[in-house]
Amino acid sequence: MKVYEGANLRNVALIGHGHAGKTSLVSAMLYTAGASPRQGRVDDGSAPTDYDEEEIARKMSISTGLAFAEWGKTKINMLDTPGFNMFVHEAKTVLPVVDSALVVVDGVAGVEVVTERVWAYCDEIALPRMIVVSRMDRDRADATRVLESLVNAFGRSVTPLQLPIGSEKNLTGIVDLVRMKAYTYEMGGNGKGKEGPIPDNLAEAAKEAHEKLVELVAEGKDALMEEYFEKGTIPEEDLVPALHEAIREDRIFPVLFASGLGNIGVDELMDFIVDYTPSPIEHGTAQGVAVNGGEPATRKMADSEPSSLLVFKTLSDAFAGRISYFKVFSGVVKNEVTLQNFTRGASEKLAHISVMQGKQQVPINELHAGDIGAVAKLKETLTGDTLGDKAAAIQYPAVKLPDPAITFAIEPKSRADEDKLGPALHKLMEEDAMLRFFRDPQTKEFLIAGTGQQHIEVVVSKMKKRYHAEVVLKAPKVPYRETIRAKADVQGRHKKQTGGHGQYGDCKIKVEPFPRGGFEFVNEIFGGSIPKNYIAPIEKGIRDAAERGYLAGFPMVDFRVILYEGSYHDVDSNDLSFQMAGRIAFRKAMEVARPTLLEPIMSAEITAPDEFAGTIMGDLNSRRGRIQGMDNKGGTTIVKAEVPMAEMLTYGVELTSMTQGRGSFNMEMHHYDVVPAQLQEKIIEKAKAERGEVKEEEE
Ligand SMILES: Nc1nc2c(ncn2[C@@H]2O[C@H](COP(=O)(O)OP(=O)(O)OP(=O)(O)O)[C@@H](O)[C@H]2O)c(=O)[nH]1
Ligand SMILES: [Mg+2]
Repeated sequence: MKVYEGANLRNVALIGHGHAGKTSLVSAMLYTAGASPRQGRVDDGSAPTDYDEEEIARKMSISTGLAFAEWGKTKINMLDTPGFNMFVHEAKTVLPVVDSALVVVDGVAGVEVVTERVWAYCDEIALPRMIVVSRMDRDRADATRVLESLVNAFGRSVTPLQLPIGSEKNLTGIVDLVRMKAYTYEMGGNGKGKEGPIPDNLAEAAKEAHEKLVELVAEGKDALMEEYFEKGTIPEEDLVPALHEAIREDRIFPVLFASGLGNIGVDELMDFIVDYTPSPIEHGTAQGVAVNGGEPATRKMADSEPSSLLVFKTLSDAFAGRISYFKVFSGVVKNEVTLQNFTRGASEKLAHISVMQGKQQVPINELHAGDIGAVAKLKETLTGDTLGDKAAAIQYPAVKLPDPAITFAIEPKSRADEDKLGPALHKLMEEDAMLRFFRDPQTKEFLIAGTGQQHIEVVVSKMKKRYHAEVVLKAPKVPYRETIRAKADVQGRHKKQTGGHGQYGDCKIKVEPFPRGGFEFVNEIFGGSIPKNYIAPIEKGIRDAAERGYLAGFPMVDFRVILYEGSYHDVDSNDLSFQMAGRIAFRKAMEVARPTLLEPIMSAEITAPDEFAGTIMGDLNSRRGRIQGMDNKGGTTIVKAEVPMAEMLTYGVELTSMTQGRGSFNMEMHHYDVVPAQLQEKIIEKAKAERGEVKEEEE
């Protein structure tokens, strides 16, 4: 495998709405560049970057796939990201390691919800972008309409570098508006265009678009502007570097046209990537922080610097073990080198470095600053870790991801599955940043959380196929709590006379609401009506009783107890008696303190095309939701609401059907609030039934 230096590398992430044609475009580029013997297809499971069995089964990308095309003197590293909203965080995580994005847009649909989302991710880090309108061979594909939707959404810096020749199934090629040449292709051919004159019917439009492009490039560049005014045009040798610079600086977002499946415009696309997108070393420096202290630190992206790399993705292969994908930010990383993992303070040997071609690891001797590679079997390294020369520590920042949207209770199907469940999930969590696995301390259930129903289904399927662990999913139990609404002043007395030693403990307490304070215990006994060593047992008795709740067995929270008096017996008093006294006092207090149920309220954010806004709000109302705000952005509505968790247990599925799969949401725990009176009885009944209602011993 040939070694490339930074100037001859391009790292591009393909991002965009689900189904826009990203994976097919990668397949076409690989075939056209001779990297694969035939053109892979998503539909028959042969696309090089959708090789995982879950991806093949679902005919969609789930995880970022890596591939490379050697195109002339340049190696183009392609990161094929998923566009389906539940997996689109994958795109966000890889953007910091690429130098530009290819925003792929469907030639029929134009800008869609996820197009906007990934565009915003690019905005956050000012990533240069090229827009590729693919699937131009489909019925009702319409270049003019798609361009309009792009300009509407992203502004007038969006400008075509090409025009399509022909349309729908008669799409035959593209006009290059920079060089003013036409290229025609055979549908489903080898992707190599035949150069020819611009067709007459496009000549006028091409000229106009060329001039507009030239003007846009010259804008803000005085020297170019003068040249343009003098000569009425800018020569190609000045135009290309000026356009390159404008794209690098986000002043122009160029638009290209293609058919991935039909392999049309694909060689031109790769030429454009080489000519117009920045190489990794054009970035200049990489931003990081010092390992001790977190002060900002930078590192020049050059071979001459000490080496540093960021692990941006981990695969946990059932056979090959852990494979770490990394980007070299500085220095040269050689095979067999030992580097320091600055994140974990451990040293790691990088035996057998490689570059990924879909699922294949192609061995390579060294990787230069700016390149992307993979290494198997690192011992301690996980996604997000920085490795490098021990003497030159630096740490690159981790990408902030949203919280999981949906939680399920997970149960093993059998005893054998039980042992495999934990290890399988821990392996899967290594490769899946949005998967969480934990135990609810209150309900004692094992829970898994993820981005949505389909995400969790993929996880369950991987657990079964890869690790032979079978599980069932259930809606999680809602962790209700209890609290009080009134004050109480009570006495708890425990007295028993059984033969020899008796038991005696007695305390007087005041109980009062303590909003959002958890539990507070205040000792106000002065003068020693009971000895000090009995205070703690009283508190313990109250705590234990509160933990078990009063109404329905949910923990009691947000109340304060003031212990102000008591009495004891020289012989019969002991710790246990005072614990009992505390428990009795607590339960007596509850009879007057008007206990009530609290439920978790989620803060939810729902995103969907405008047309569904009404449906979504109406539905939230029926779920006892409170709308907190609404935002419109380019055809997309974002609704913020607070909704009880109990009403949101299966929201993912329902939102999907309400919005024809075009809505997404995330939510997190926000606060606890009182359950409306008319619902309390039912919850209490249900909880009692579930616990088989054991009666507690009392005085
Ligand atoms: N007619 C036509 N169909 C295409 C073209 N490109 C892709 N398709 C089809 O569109 C569907 C989606 O294509 P993909 O390449 O998987 O799209 P994607 O953007 O990778 O989708 P996600 O991975 O889910 O985000 C598949 O059935 C492809 O065969 C194209 O240029 N023309
Ligand atoms: Mg894909």
